[in-house]
Amino acid sequence: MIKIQSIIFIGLISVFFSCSSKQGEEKIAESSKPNIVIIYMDDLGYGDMGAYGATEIKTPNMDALATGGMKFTNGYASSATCTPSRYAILTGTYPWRNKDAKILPGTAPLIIDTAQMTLPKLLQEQGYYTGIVGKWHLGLGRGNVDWNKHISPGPNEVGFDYSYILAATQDRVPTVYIQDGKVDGLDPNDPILVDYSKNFEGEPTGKENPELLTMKWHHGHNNSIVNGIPRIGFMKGGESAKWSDVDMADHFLEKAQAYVKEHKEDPFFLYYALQQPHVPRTPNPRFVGSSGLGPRGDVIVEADWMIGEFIKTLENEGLLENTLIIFSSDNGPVLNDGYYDNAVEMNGNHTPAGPLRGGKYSLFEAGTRVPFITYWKGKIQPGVSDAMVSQIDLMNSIGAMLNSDQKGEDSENLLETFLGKSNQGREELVLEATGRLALRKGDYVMIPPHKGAAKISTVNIEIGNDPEIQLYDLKSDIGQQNNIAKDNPEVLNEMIQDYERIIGT
Ligand code: NG6
Ligand code: CA
Repeated sequence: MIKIQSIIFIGLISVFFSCSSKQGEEKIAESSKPNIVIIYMDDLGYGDMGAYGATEIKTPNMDALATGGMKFTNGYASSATCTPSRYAILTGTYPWRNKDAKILPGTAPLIIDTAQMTLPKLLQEQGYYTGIVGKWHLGLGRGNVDWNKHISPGPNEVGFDYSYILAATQDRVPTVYIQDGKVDGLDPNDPILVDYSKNFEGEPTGKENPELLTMKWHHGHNNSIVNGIPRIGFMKGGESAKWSDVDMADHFLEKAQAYVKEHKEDPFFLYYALQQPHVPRTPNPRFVGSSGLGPRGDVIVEADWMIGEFIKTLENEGLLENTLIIFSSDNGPVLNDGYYDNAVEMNGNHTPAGPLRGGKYSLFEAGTRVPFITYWKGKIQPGVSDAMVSQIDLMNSIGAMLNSDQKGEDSENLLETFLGKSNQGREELVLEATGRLALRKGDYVMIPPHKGAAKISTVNIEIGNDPEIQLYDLKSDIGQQNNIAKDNPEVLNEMIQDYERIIGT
């Protein structure tokens, strides 16, 4: 009896509060907005995790997201390299609409227009606190950045309230972390200089000083040496600010965990962009040997552990039931991407691309088809979806969830699909790899004739070039072994027309 009375009493009080103040109403609305986290891997292939068929490498924490959420088997990054894919996920726009959306040096200017709508801006408008921790690779400043001053525009000018980033890639200078436009740990008496065309006098390089190297370069990667690793680009100074490669994963994890704890009262968005398994692969000593596949496998195991710890933080903070997690990768896998790190020699029976053809840089499926998972404890029922979805679609889908009017130019609202309530995907998707395009429509992929070598020999990847037009039926030929263009003129013509309509030629 007492119990019932107190329930009625509490009920009356809450009705009173929610009706009596405008602020109270807003609070209730705000609190129903889920946190949103994108966990974004760098170069993780379709076959690199257990839930997508890997047997030689153990990824229990990534797999738990797949088995507890929606696992997409036809999920795509926009592109087969990093910068364009990151541009697309944050803007909902095909990267080939922006001529600058290609692999950028560490000194490149910001390629997202600060006037452009972005996913984090859309979320800011909806009352979210927004943050990025990890790899950026979308350019900074307006050219000729002075790394010793406030670096702008950057993530904070395109929608992130908080940013803790590495500027480009782990193999490119400057090898420092940047927090909200300021190099972390910089000693003003030891300024940083960065140049991508010429070295600074007297500074050692990978090319001239092999005796200083702890990791050897295979192709490219023979400029400045940091922590014994030769990089792309030249850098001088900034000693106290230089990152420790073997601690990078732990460092980003700590920042991501702190961010969650600090903003647990807000609805928050976190773009947690891990650096693994991109080169240079530098597992922390406690993960060395953990996979049996050499450093590439070890950093995947390391990343998996980080993800497990991160999810634990959400759980311990009581946030897991109120957080939509999206897990994916920016492009497909590569073994030798420029260093002698035994990735090829120790790969054994592992198949980083799973059943797909090609890899990073490729217009074949393995370039862009990647692990893609949506997870929301208690809200998304576990399942597997073969609907075609792209990272480009996250913007309009998340926008739809929040009743935002903001849209990305090429983004489709697939909210129901991402939440596992529908199996309706995109009808068509333009795929991009190093500036070349292809079209997927239904089960077919059409690759227009492209000039150039069929394979990049240094990385040993077939990139999809052929003087003949190619057509594949992925339903019967997921490995893209049979070009059926000649036998299917009707399908081919329809695809050529669609392709030209979309790309506007
Ligand atoms: C290439 C690098 C490669 C990697 C890639 C970017 C050479 C020879 N190769 O130019 O190692 O850094 O750029 O990768 O320099 S991505 O995942 O960020 O797109
Ligand atoms: Ca990448």
